Parts: sequence; C-alpha cells; structure tokens
Amino acid sequence: MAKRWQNDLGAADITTEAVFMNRRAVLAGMAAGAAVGLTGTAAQAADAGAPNDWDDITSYCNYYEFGTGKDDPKKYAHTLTTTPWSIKIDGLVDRPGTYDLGQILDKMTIEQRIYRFRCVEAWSMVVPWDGFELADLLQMAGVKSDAKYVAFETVARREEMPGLRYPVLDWPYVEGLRLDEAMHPLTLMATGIYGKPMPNQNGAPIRLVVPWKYGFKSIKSIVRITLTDRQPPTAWNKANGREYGFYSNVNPTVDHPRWSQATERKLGGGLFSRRQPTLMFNGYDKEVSKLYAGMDLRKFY
Ligand SMILES: Nc1nc2c(c(=O)[nH]1)N[C@H]1C(S)=C(S)[C@@H](COP(=O)(O)O)O[C@H]1N2
Ligand SMILES: [Mo]
Repeated sequence: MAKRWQNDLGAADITTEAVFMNRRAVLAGMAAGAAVGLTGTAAQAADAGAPNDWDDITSYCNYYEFGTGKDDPKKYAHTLTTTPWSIKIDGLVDRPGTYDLGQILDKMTIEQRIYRFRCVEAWSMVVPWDGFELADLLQMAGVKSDAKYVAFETVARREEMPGLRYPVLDWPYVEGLRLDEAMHPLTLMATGIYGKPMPNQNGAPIRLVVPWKYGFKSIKSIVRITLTDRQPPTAWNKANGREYGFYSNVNPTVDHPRWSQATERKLGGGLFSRRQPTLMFNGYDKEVSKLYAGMDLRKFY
C-alpha cells in the first residue's frame, strides 16, 4: 500500500515509556508540590493522594471503567478479558456483522507510528503506537454513501470493570468522528504501544488514536463501530457539553472554559520545565486543517 503519511517525529522525540506509563502518579506528585522527576518512583509519587474532585478526575485522565483513582486502571484493568475479541460493525455499511479481531488483523497492515499525544490537556507527549488505519477497517465493511459519521463504543462488563458501578460517565463510553476525520490517514486503530501489545489499562486489545484531538477522543477497548448519518453522542460531551465539544481538536486559540489551552509542557520534563506554545491541531495543521475549512472552530469546539 502506498505511504499515505510521512512521520516527522523520531525515536529521540519519544516520551520515556516509564514516564508515559506512570504519568498519573508523576503529575499527581507534581501537583502536590513534590519534585518527582524521572528518578522519582511511581510509588513515591502515588503517596501524594488520590484525585477526587471534578478537576482531578478530568485532568488525570485514564480509563474510568476501572475507576477514577489514579492507580485504579493499573490495579484493576488486568481483569479485562481481551481474547477472543470481536467488533460489531453496523449501521450504514454494505457488510454489517460481528468481525473477529484476529481475522481483522490478518487483513490489515500493522505499522508503528510516532504521534504527538496528550492526555492531561496541558501536557504533551510523543508515543509510538502500533496499529492500522481506521479507513482500512471501514473499507472492509463498506461505507454506504449516506454515512456521515462514525460512532464508537467501549466494552461495558460490570463483572470485569469495577468503575461501571459509579455514574462518573454515562456507560458505555462512546465517541464519534465525522466520516472524513475517520477516513483520514492519521486516524489509527492501535493494538500496541512502545513495541508491545496494548496493555489493558491503555485500551486493549484495540483503541482509537486521533493525534490532532484531545486524548479523550481516543476511545479504548472498542466493541462496536456504527456508521450513521447523524452526529453521534460522545461520553464527555454528555457529561459536560460546555467544556467538551464533539470536535475537541487541539486548538491553542480556543480556551477550555476553565483554563487556557495556549501552552503546554512536555511530560517528563520536570516541574520546572518551560511551557511551550501548543501547536494548532497538535502540530498536524498541514495534514488536517482542510477538514475544517470555513468552520467556526469557536462554535465547533
Ligand atoms: N473507554 C474509555 N476510553 C477512554 C477513556 C476512558 O475513561 N474510557 N479515557 C480517555 C481519556 S480522557 C484519555 S486522555 C485517553 C488516555 O489514553 P491513555 O491512558 O492510553 O494515555 O483515553 C481516552 N479513552
Ligand atoms: Mo484525558
């Protein structure tokens, strides 16, 4: 298959795996005023206290089906059964059905991609994902001409996901993309990270990565994909529509109602690392700005 996208990031840009995996503890430690750098152990940082208010919950993002405490996903996500796994693809497609993940993977070209990524909105990281383009999967199912949006759904198993007992979000976690966003070559279905199979806490066995959007668009452990002609609901928009819109493009010129989104710091750079300007569309301006030509991105945030 022809190369549809040129990676401009390399190994030297990658956020250390340890920092990425322990970032909730690292950031919690920093928030508590502790100088937790690369050398601070996660356990040390974790002593800084668990996030509990809305601010903490929304900023120490991770995988709420396993709980909102910063160590919960790590503690509980191993209970998720990820094999066998299938994805139901339905709605406006030529070949609706339940697709076995193993069979999907046999047909897809897996490649490693190094993308800018953000979870906590003001912190940037660079992460190597293994995956395939969502467009290839959608083409496999055959997109009907009247489809305009793609809706995604995370697995919801009460026996395996203790966080589902708490109404933090309206379960199952759902997300959505406009069809042209979904078909864009940067949009990845990721099955691995840092050269390893996807850890459960990061959304095993398969999750979305949309590198020009804020992290919460990257829905984890996907079991259903629906092609539709209506803009689908999204979990964070339902929880707080004023703060989280459908598009959620990284945009330094549109502030979150409670904080500026104009600058960021590199995760792993330490408490006193310099803030740098956040780039439009997370640095993927050249690739994706045409998707939004003529749109008022203040209105469609
Ligand atoms: N199902 C589900 N998907 C989810 C979340 C979640 O709580 N549940 N959290 C989101 C948020 S807020 C972020 S920032 C990213 C974090 O992905 P990571 O933990 O692999 O970095 O996952 C997103 N996908
Ligand atoms: Mo997040």
